[in-house]
This record gives sequence, structure tokens and C-alpha cells, in this order.
Amino acid sequence: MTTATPIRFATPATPHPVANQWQVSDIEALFDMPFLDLVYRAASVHREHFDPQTIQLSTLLSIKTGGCPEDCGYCPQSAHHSGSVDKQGLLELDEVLAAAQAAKERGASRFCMGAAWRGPKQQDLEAVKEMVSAVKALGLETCATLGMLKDNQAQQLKDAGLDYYNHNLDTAPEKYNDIIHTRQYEDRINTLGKVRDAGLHVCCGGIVGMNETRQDRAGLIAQLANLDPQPESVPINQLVKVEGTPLADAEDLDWTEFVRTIAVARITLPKSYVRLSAGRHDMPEAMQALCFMAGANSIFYGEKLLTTGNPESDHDRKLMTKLDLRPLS
Ligand code: SAM
Ligand code: DTB
Ligand code: SF4
Repeated sequence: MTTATPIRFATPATPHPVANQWQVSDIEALFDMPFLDLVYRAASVHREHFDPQTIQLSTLLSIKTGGCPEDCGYCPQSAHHSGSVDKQGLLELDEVLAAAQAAKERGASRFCMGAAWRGPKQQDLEAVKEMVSAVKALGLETCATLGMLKDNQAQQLKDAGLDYYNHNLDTAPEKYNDIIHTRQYEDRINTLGKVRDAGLHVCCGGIVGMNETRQDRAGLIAQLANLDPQPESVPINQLVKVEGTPLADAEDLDWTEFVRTIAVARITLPKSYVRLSAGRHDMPEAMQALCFMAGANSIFYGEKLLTTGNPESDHDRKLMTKLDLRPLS
């Protein structure tokens, strides 16, 4: 009987030493590949670095909701848009802990706390640090997305036990000013630098389906792939169109274009966890399966994202069983 050689898979802690120098045109060329060739290539890259049967599960909780001073055109939490969500101040520690415990019991490995802030004030950060430490003590990985960070704030979060900080580039630099006016692309890059310098893992991705061109999608992926080191986690969100936001009537993106975006992210960010993120609520199972084939290996797990719906956990567990996928522990 022959014994299989054990394969070592990349873990989030593995550093990515090689800085890629992707040109937008190289990435457009990937997008232009015949669909099945592109998926095949992405699936091959995926298998070089990961166990394709394993999927990472992150559960989100909005710890402070709505009334945000930023004007992000996609976001229901912006105070600039009408019909936005019900506002909710910062949650109490015990509410956060109860949600984290429930996420752990359902099988999530990471708990991500999101706040509708431009950035945290020091007083708010103190409360978030307590949440981070307490969630970490439950044995979960911790993630936070709190907006822009000032000097020293990332380090404080790291010291409190934070593993990941989510801060998205959202779209290509050329498209950015059509979507957000209250902060600049450079501000985002600056925050990402602070997160890295503090030794936190970076979770950074974007949104597609905001009336952008394929070149814009390639521009976003180029920015992500050229971050040095590359982000450990890359959420690819499909725009959730929310009434009252400027993008409520955005043109639907064809599902094949979404799968292409996942595949191109997998090829250019070979060691990153690529997360099939917002938008799954409306995605047929077969489309999600194709995204997993194309290299997505993480999802948001739990019936709610921040303010909008996500598939029920039971439903996702059944889907994982059908696809022979098992959660990363
Ligand atoms: N306020 C913080 C910030 O913007 O960095 C953290 C929370 S914010 C809601 C986190 C991310 O959620 C955004 O960067 C964006 O990528 C994503 N997001 C927000 N609204 C969305 C929507 N309607 N559809 C898809 N993704 C969305
Ligand atoms: C990310 O890239 N997507 C998540 C998480 N990071 C914070 C948020 C999606 C939000 C979708 C709209 C909502 O539920 O408010
Ligand atoms: Fe505020 Fe974040 Fe929404 Fe922008 S994406 S409006 S910063 S909560």
C-alpha cells in the first residue's frame, strides 16, 4: 500500500514574500480568457496552495449601525442617503459575546465586528478592545472593520487580541470618486499600512456590480494583488442594492462576470483566502459552487451580513454537505 505524501497548505499566518507587479492589462487578459479555461486555471492555482474541500467561515456582527458620516454610494448605513437603516449605538459587551458564542457553536472560526464609523474615537476603541479580547477568549479568530485608523490604533487593537482588520479598497482608483467623496483612496492605503505595521492580518477586497467596467474590475484586482505583502483575506462582494442608496438601481452584473472576478482574484492572489462575500443571498447554489470551483474558499456565515440578509446557516451547512466542503477549524 502506498502512503500519500502529506500536503502542507498555506495558513493565514504564512507570509507572502513575493510582491506582484500586475499591470491592469495583464489582469484584463485573464478576464478575457475563455470562461472554462479561466475557471480551470483558477481551480489549478487553488489546488497548489489550498485543500479545495476546506472553506473558512466568518460570522459578521454590526456592533454600531447607521448614521455614518461617510457617503459611500453603496452603503445603507450612510447618513447621506435616505431610507437608511435603523440606527443603533455601540452594542454592550454581553450582546457581542452572546452573538460570538452562537457563531462559534454554529461552526464559524472567525468573528468580525463592523462599525459604521469614519474611524473610531479613542473612547469607542476602548470598548471595542474589550470586545476583541473577550471574543478571542472564546477561542475564535477576531476581525474588526471600524473605518480609518489613526496612528497607534491598529497597535492597540493588536495588543487587545485582534487577528484581522478589514478595510476594503472597494473599487479601482479611477472609479473611486464616482462612489465615495468623503475620503480618498490614499486614506484607505494609509490605514492598510498602519494595519500591516501593527502586525495584523489584512482583510481587503472590494465590490463589483456598481456600474463599473471590466477594466475597473481589473483595476481593483491589480491594486489588491500589488499590495505587498498581499492581503491574507480578500472579500469579493457583489453589490447588495439597497433602496435609498445612490446605487439602488445599478445594472445587474451577469453571473459569469462575477465568477470571472473570483477566478482572476484566485490566480493573482494565489495564497489569499478569497471570500465569496455579500450578495450570496440572491445567488443560485450552482453559481456559488462554480465560485468555489474558481477558487473562493471563504464565506460570510450566518443569516445577516451587517444590515442585509445572508443565507441561513442551516442552508449553508446543507450546501457544504452537497458539495463535500468542510469548514476550516
Ligand atoms: N465603516 C467601515 C468602513 O467602511 O471601512 C466598516 C464597515 S463597511 C460597511 C465594510 C464594507 O462593507 C465596505 O467597505 C464595503 O466594501 C462593504 N459594503 C457595504 N455596503 C455594501 C453593499 N450594499 N453591498 C456590498 N458590500 C457592501
Ligand atoms: C466585506 O467586505 N463585506 C462585509 C464585511 N466586509 C464587513 C460587509 C458587507 C455589507 C453588506 C451590506 C450590509 O449588510 O449592510
Ligand atoms: Fe460608513 Fe463604512 Fe458604510 Fe462607508 S461603508 S458609509 S464608511 S459604514
